[in-house]
Amino acid sequence: MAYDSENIFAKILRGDIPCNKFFEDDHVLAFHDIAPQAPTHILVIPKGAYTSYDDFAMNASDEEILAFTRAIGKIAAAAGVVEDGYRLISNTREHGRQDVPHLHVHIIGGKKLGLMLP
Ligand code: IU
Repeated sequence: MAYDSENIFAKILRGDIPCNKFFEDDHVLAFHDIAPQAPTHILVIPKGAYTSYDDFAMNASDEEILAFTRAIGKIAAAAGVVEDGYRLISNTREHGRQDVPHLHVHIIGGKKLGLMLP
């Protein structure tokens, strides 16, 4: 799938539209989901133009992958969900019901979540 540079997260990364930022470094941006599904609902995105985790894993540099992977754990800790637990989700393409075609990992927690069934 070709990357669509007009997707909403690309616009957030360019600063064309605002977000409620939680964390940012050279490789990663994290912000609160606009429609939170739980008390904590943060989206973590790489700054590079990757549509999905498979795209990222195959095409990103080791530095980007390390930074993104580390950031997810650090952000979960900073959000205060580590002790009680949380869920990481990355919906991917049509069957995974991905709405925004820029890789994002949802960090969801702050309450006991429902069972996740297909
Ligand atoms: P999905 O996994 O692609 O379905 O997740 C997209 C998420 O992006 C979803 O939870 C939306 O609420 C969220 N979102 C957002 O935080 N800000 C926006 O401007 C838009 C969507 I559009």
